[in-house]
Amino acid sequence: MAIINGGFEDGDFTGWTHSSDNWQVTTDAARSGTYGAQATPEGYDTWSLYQTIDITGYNTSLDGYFNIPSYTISNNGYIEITISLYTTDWSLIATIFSDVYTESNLPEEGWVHINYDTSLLSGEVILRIYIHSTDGGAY
Ligand SMILES: [Ca+2]
Repeated sequence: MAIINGGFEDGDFTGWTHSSDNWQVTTDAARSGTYGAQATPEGYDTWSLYQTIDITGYNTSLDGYFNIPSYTISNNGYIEITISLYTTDWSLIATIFSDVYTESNLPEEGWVHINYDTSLLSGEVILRIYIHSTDGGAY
């Protein structure tokens, strides 16, 4: 199957497993469609969002966007965003994206485009989005 509710257009986290209550599906976080997933951590927080997908024959790439509003990082805080693929028993297959943002290196263009070629992969994999923050938010 392809990703379920990949753009969060169900208006909730249907299809996804997520930790922490400081994350919501909101209209404010939408890049396309009506909804997007938004993180509003309070202080030191981590969050992971994941779902198991069978990428055989369906996706030739994984594609997505995230954004970090400039007001969300303060007091020398940082936000780490890591997007990874795992086997179904949580062995790391690949790190699609990983970076740490502070007040001084926020994405200049706003939305950051993530695209990862999965044409050489097959079978079930876990797509995980992990965010660690001292004090900030992202969507
Ligand atoms: Ca959306």
